[in-house]
Amino acid sequence: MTAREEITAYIGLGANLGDPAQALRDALVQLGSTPGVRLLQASSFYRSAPIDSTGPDYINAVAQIATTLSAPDLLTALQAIERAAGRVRPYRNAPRTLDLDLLLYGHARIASPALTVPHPRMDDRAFVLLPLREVLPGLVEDRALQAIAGQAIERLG
Ligand code: PH2
Ligand code: MG
Ligand code: MG
Repeated sequence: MTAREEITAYIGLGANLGDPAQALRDALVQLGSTPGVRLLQASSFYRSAPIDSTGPDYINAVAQIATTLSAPDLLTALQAIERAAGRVRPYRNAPRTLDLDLLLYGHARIASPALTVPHPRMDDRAFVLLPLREVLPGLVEDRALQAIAGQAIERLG
């Protein structure tokens, strides 16, 4: 299924195994060359310790895209890029070579077994909100930023 018009969507990128920064750079290139996806903007990269997870520090970023893909088709495309980066899923929140999360898809609210949009935990996580506000100024309210102010995170540029 293909959406008729372009929808603006936001993708959270994360990795903490292998060479995470390179994995994010490669993923941005692959995202931009996916049929039906145009990469509009990428945030800075951020480093933080795993939250509810283990292993090395994560590198995170957020991409703003315009897409003619439906949300389920976009999710399928994201999962293909994760698999190409060697992603395996041994258990929930396991360390990973690449994680691509659909954060926002236009103004859509989606609650299906496969996909929840907006991403249910995005408001709790500095590693999502700080890069997101770079590419979507105005969405992230000061109140939301205060709530995550205690989370240690380093902007890498
Ligand atoms: N992703 C998780 C769990 N914990 N912690 C950080 N710092 N960054 C992540 O991307 C991350 C996490 C599950 O997707
Ligand atoms: Mg995730
Ligand atoms: Mg994920």
